[in-house]
Amino acid sequence: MISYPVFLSLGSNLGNRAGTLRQAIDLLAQVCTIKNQSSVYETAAWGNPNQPNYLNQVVEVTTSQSPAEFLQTLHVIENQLGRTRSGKWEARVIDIDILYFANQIINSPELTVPHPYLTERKFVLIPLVEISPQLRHPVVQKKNEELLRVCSDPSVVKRITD
Ligand code: PH2
Ligand code: MG
Ligand code: MG
Repeated sequence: MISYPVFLSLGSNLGNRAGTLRQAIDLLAQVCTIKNQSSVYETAAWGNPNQPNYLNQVVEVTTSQSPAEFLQTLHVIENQLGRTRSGKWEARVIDIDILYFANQIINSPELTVPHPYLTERKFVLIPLVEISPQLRHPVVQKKNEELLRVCSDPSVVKRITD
């Protein structure tokens, strides 16, 4: 069976943030193969400053599911961890976003890959560069490390674990 490398961004800014990230990775390990994980970083909420700080992490997995199936799998895990959906960019116990799905470019109503804000967010690029500096963005055609170098996001992204 073909398995695809997938990079995920995990974020939590409600409840036991570090515990929730660990639980998310445990649940992911039951449905796909964990290849690598970045350190955990603490970051101010991007795009909506009146929110608690996030813990963010990037995880590389492989899956043999299709992108649409895998997105459903991620939603099941988010729900298992108590995610409720109220509005865009509201505080949340867990958010699991697909950053890259192999080198695929997907623009469906449910899913945009690569993640549309990846290049604008240091809370994504810093952990992503930690584990995959050389991977090339299939649309922008720059390596992750180059994306980080040219990113103008002024956010402070503080590493809190190794
Ligand atoms: N996620 C968002 C909006 N803003 N800010 C930080 N620091 N980390 C996030 O994961 C995050 C955010 C929407 O998904
Ligand atoms: Mg998100
Ligand atoms: Mg999401």
